[in-house]
Amino acid sequence: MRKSLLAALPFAAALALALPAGAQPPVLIGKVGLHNAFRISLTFPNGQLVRSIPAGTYTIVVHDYSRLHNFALGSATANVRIFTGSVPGIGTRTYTLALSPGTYVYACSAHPSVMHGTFVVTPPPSTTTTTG
Ligand SMILES: [Cu+2]
Repeated sequence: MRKSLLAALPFAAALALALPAGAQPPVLIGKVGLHNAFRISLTFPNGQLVRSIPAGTYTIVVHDYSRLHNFALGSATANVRIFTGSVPGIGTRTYTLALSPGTYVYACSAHPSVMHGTFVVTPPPSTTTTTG
């Protein structure tokens, strides 16, 4: 029974357990469809567009402002969808993800040809293990 309970843990929660105690992952902000505009973006909290980030765990806060659009994220390198928001849905959702090196694509599922962006996850700056 204990094993099946563990298997039922939400994916994001399982990833969060891998973080060192007390560590807060960096936050990225996804926005789509403010005032129903055909616009989608992924930025740092300071508003700068995300183009390249080191591998690691991130908290992505997605603000979906429009019932016409959604925010979906996938890895072009691994050819997998990571999450997909609801097109008719609106609101804020938070995803905590471990991003490995590769090229990632975010887009609106309803209008991917005009609403999309990409960013690159680079290898971690150092693989040195710190002790103490
Ligand atoms: Cu759209």
